[in-house]
Amino acid sequence: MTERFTPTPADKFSFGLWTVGWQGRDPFGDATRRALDPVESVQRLAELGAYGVTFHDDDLIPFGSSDSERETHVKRFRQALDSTGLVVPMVTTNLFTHPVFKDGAFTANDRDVRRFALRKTLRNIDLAAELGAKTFVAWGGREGAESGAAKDVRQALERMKEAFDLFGAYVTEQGYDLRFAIEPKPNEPRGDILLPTVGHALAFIERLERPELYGVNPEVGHEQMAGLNFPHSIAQALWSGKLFHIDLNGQNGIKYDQDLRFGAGDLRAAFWLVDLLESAGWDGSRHFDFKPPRTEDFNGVWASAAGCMRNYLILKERAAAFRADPAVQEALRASRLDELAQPTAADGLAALLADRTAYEEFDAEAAAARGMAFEQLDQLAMDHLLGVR
Ligand SMILES: [Mn+2]
Repeated sequence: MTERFTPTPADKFSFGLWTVGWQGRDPFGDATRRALDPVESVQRLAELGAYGVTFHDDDLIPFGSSDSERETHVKRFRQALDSTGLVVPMVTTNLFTHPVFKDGAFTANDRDVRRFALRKTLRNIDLAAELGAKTFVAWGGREGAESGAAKDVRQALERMKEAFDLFGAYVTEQGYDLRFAIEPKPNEPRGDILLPTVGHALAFIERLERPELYGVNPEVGHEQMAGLNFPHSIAQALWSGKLFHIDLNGQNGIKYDQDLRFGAGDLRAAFWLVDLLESAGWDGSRHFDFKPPRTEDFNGVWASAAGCMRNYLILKERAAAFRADPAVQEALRASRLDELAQPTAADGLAALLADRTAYEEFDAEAAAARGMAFEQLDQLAMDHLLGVR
């Protein structure tokens, strides 16, 4: 429609091969679309204005392929990248589809399954480095349990740490410029999954041998499935210097993982997310991890992919207009955001203790009576989001 919402590679939009390539298989129904050739996906995404493409090893090289088949798949893919200019900013490993991973991968009770998972991942780390990826995402979708005694969670976390420490040692030894991004999710496909939220993952990372190599890859829907405020989770990840990657999509509240296109679902959360990423000057890829609904044919698939980028750009424009509006700046002052940015006790502990106005003479009743003016501020945001200001 309007030129200004047409994406270009400078916008750094990227898509997983598994997103547009999702065939619509769900727990209750078979595939509604044919398999997409990764080469076709690369070409179509480039035409739509994307900058990058990401994949699980098995999206590109079917599980069980021989070495020569593997080489052929990688070669065709590389040629598609070279001819379109698309880059591979991130690679991830499929440790959940094959039945061997039914009890998990790095935390499977079976030791031989864990060793297989480590080897599958190490091999894929080599491919990630070969293709120039800088981020390696690890989503432990099957690292969990449905019943209490089935998983000793403290031991499982030890095994998880063991796996990540090995990968950190490996990339260090190999001299790869590759960092890991742990992707939290509270449930689905397991009844309960380990490292269920951004907060859990951030705490886990600090127990690792080389914490600087690990960050998080939060997904909009995953955090919302836990009832959490996604922009708040992202703000904490940014504050911690740990936002290594992000999965953008849409979700309507606490239910199954909907993976709607970005902007569908909780639109207000999407607005505040874009406002946050853009205000923070975050320079990572805007990566979409969504599933075009199984009602759609391929026209619908590409419309859905285009919609993700278009919605991001619209929200980016709306957020910028919000921040630039003098009425908003005045409302922010009325809500005393400038005061929040001031240290509370930079004068030191002794000065605080000596300050009678801070306690003895503090008028709590008068302070309690002050309005915060948040409603006026939020309505201005609403007006900008709805495009009426
Ligand atoms: Mn999801």
